[in-house]
Amino acid sequence: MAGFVDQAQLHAKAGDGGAGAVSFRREAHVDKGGPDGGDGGSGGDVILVATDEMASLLSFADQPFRRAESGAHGMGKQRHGRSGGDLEALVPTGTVLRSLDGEVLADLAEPGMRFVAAKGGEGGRGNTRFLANKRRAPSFAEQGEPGEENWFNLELKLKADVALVGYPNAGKSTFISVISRAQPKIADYPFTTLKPNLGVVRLADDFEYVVADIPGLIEGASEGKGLGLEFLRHIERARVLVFLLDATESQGTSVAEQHRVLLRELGNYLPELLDRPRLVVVSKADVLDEEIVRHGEEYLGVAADMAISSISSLNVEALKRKLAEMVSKSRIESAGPRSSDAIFINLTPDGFKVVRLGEHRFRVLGRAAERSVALSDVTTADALEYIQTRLRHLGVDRALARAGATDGDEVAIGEFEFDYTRD
Ligand SMILES: Nc1nc2c(ncn2[C@@H]2O[C@H](COP(=O)(O)OP(=O)(O)OP(=O)(O)O)[C@@H](O)[C@H]2O)c(=O)[nH]1
Ligand SMILES: [Mg+2]
Repeated sequence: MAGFVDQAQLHAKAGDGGAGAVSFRREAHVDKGGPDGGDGGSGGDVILVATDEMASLLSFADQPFRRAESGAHGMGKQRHGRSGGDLEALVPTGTVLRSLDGEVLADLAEPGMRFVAAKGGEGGRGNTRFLANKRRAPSFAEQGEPGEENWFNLELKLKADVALVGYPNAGKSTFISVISRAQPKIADYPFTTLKPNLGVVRLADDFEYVVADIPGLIEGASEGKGLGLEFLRHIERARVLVFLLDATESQGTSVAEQHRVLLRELGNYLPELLDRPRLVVVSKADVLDEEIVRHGEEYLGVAADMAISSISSLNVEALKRKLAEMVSKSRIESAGPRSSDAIFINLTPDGFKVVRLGEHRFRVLGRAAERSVALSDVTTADALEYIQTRLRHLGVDRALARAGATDGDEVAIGEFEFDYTRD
């Protein structure tokens, strides 16, 4: 149903990588053995997965935060830290993800589609990995990389799973107001509802479906009478139709006649609508004698599936569950092949860039450069030598020179600071 859009925000925080360990072998007859610090485990990703079980973004409006587990730290004796588990966050099929600037990052159009919303940090390498000919007893290990953290705007075009069809004043808006958070106008006169209202129904097991409350339908609607054809179009895309028949016969039309007219008008408009899964429900059953409710067909002349009252709550829960069953069945039947295409968008590009903060102050930003200085101990001579070699290798020195750095300028990378000197 065009025009109904659900919006929410998501904050995805991936797990941090565990730190690598600094440790040395202990052996009975060796003074100080070689390094044996294990690596930290990597942090888990936050992955969005599209599913047909959800129909709205309500769960994100309630709680926008989704976080994955961090990796454990490495330990001595070459023991690596355990990796943090990924978090799969379910979103309804059709969810579009945008950055806060409005750029489209992913369109999860098919069930099963996945999007990595925040990538887990890598675990730090233990000191074992820094063993080199010149460096027999590495005094440092890498720290874990922080997990990515991103805000997104989520957007979903709502599609009605269930359409409530009935005479004016039959209690359609009242029913949607008791099963969802929708708060349509309710009044004791016909044509109170002029445009369809949508409500999201959520069951205890998190199953969701969308119900549309359609303006009242009268005899001749398929030829344009009453509010006419316009809203009949909204019924076309619903999976399940509910006929709500007014037990008070407030428009002077008997329950049986309401039923006949609804069938006729839908059939005239689009014959396929009569093959759509349909439930016939008598509404306002609180005004009826219990006998009539129990043996409805005899008295009302209609083979109704159920009698409900939005006022006394009679059978409201039962109808809610019955509709969930019908919607679920229809979704399964119409489901296409499941897609598991992962869309990867690298939100934190590798490499680095140099930013000038003042006349003699620079900052180097970027994953690779920040990784090279994130060590457990940056004060020892072998750690400093390692950092220098890495930065030269990445081209950070050259980039600083190009940016105009001169001897003695302050340079910061992550939490590491040093004075620039041209070799
Ligand atoms: N006794 C009783 N009255 C009800 C019940 N449900 C709705 N009503 C009343 O019926 C009248 C019409 O209700 P609405 O929900 O506005 O009906 P509607 O089908 O949306 O009507 P339109 O939008 O005009 O097509 C209101 O006065 C409601 O209070 C019910 O279960 N029992
Ligand atoms: Mg209404």
